[in-house]
Amino acid sequence: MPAVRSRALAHRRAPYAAGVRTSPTVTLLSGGGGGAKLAQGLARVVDDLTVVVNTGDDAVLYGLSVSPDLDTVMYTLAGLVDPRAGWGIDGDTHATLEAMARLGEDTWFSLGDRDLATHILRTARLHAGAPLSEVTAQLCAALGVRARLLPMTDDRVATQVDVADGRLGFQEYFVGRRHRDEVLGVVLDGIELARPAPGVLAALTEADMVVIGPSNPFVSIGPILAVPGVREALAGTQAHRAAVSPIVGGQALKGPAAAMLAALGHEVSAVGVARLYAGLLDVLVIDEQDRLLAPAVEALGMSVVVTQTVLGGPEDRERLARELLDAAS
Ligand code: FO1
Repeated sequence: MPAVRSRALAHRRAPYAAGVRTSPTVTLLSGGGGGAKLAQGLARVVDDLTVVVNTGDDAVLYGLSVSPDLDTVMYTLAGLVDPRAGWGIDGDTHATLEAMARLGEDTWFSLGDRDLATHILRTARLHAGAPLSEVTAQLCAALGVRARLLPMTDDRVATQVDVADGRLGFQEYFVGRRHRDEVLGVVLDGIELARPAPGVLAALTEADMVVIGPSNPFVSIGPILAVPGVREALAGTQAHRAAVSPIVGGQALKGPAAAMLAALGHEVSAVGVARLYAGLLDVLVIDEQDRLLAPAVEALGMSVVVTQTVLGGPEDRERLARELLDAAS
């Protein structure tokens, strides 16, 4: 077990260390996918969990506001997510989408019937003037999610991707074109004017531990860190800060993270990920397959925990969550 720097929980959080509280206060930064799985693991071992979620890949379809990463984390924590796809609701039907196709509409973005209820309610509440953070809290309460889910911002931020034939909206790139295009650049439209959603900065500065999930550093974590004030809050927090590398053995477990690292001129490895997060981390968790990279990561000023990061079911997610907490104490 590597030595941890002054942000170790035992140093900072006497009440937790002395056993006054039963578990630390943890904030996870997450996209969908791997971040949602880790959120489930953390929710099983931590009483006070906040998940700050990327909203840069939110989209409007048929006039409905869809927040894929928020919903993926929410459905995962509610035990509703489709385990094969990793998004959407398990066992959902698609009668509405089929009817849309009959009406001549494009149906490239697969919205299930039950999932649509979430988007209809969200859209109605947003149109009535409620901020996304409030709507998210309402949805989570209704679905029995105990963790606090916060959108990174209540303001509109749209992740766009520059490819050879122009600029694409994120979902057009990711789902519509199956992230086949080489990414020449990532644009976060609206980011300069975005403000962190209520509670986001406090969740970073007041937590015992902040974890960056194994999500895409450019299009999942990047937008969260780019919301004005968030990167600074993470750089300055006394919380113990850890990330789980989304790159294992030179590959992304899912999605275009590896291809993006390469296309944007970064090393496609846990070391490349560590460089992106340098100055923001006390610990990087890397996979056993990448054990030999540990010295190069440590040279960037962070400790390394080597473990199995390819997550299976809920028990496996819980195991990684416990290892993260152990690393901090
Ligand atoms: N991902 C897909 O690959 N294809 C889809 O048709 C799709 C639909 C979809 C509907 C609702 C939702 O919440 C998520 C959905 N996703 C789909 C996942 C999502 O678009 C991406 O995984 C994330 O945006 C990337 O984090």
